[in-house]
Amino acid sequence: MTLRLDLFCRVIDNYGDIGICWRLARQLHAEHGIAVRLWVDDLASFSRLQPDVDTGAEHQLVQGVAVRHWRGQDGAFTPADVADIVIEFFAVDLPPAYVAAMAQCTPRPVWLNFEGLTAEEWVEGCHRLTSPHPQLPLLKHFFFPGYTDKTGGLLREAALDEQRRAFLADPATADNFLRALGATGAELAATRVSLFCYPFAPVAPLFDAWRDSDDAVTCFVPEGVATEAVQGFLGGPARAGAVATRGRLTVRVLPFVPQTDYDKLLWACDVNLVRGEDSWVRAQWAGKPFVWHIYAQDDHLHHKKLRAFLQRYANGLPALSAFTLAWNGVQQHADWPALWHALRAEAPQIAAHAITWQDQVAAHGDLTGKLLAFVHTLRGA
Ligand code: TRH
Repeated sequence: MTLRLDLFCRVIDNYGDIGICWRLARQLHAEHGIAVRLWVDDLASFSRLQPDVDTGAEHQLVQGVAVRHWRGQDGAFTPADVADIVIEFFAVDLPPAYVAAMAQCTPRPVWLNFEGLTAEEWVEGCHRLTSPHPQLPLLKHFFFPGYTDKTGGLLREAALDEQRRAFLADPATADNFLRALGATGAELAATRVSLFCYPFAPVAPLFDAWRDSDDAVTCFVPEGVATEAVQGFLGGPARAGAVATRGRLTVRVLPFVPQTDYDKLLWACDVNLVRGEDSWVRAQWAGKPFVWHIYAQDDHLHHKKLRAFLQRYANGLPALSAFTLAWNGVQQHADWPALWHALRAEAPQIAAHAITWQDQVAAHGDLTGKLLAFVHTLRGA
């Protein structure tokens, strides 16, 4: 019997969280044959990652996933509408009528709250914990992605490593990919950096350091990212195709690429500046040196999360730690030329570590496999 799964996603801050939800939905369908219905409130943001999404459609099928425009909390639902597995992403509130219909189902659906990724140790104690509904006979379980056996692991498609190896087997493939996005021969010959960060990243001083550095740097920045600093550097609008060179730095604005091409961008660059969750995980699978810009939370909660990750990932890589802390504003008054110089000098160790890390994390299993194993336990299968 084909299992049905409803995944509810609310988009935050432009396209936050749809990146992870879309990847999860696609993989559950493509690799496990689950009938996935993805409820998403912001189709315009979704279409940036997946350009064939029709932003005006209430219902549509995208790569085998049924996509529903989630317009609000007022829908009417019966038990027949409820899937076998219900996932709320990041504790979003489900429509009340949907929850009421869940309580009338026999058997009840498996209900999961899919949480954000963190390297902190406490997640091991919270992964798979239950949370009973205050009024209805329903039980929700927490599902935490993570870096250890006692967590839900990381999303990773079965063919990803093979695709990456094939892409990197011939350097011309990466060059052609970047050329198709407008890059010139001189830009390709420099150190290639991809830039994806939140608006509070100190991009302008880093540009200054690259401009004045000994070695040439090409920074590829998708449209809509770090717009203010990019415009400042270009001296004009940061539109796709815009490019300028000052000193040793060239900044080229790329179109915002589809999600599947974003992996290729990471593979084609020497250093990747990534952010949030999905691009951060993809950078780990890319096996290239990367610097993470974390999503800011109240009371500097994100600083704790950042340090927890660096503790796991960058122990023994002092230049990477220092650069990352400064990039996230944990350390003020950064000396960017010195930080960049040290990061470049540490690059061979970082690159070697990136490969060991991949193997280590992959050994804990892929998230979708772990999620479905947990679902089967709960269903008593
Ligand atoms: O969208 P994000 O900022 O996501 C974040 C995190 O999930 C964070 O924890 C959170 O709560 C916040 O949202 C609100 O960054 P993330 O997770 O890296 O997702 C971005 C997606 O965009 C990712 O799937 C890669 C994709 N992408 C493209 O497809 N093309 C591009 O050109 C670029 C730059 C990104």
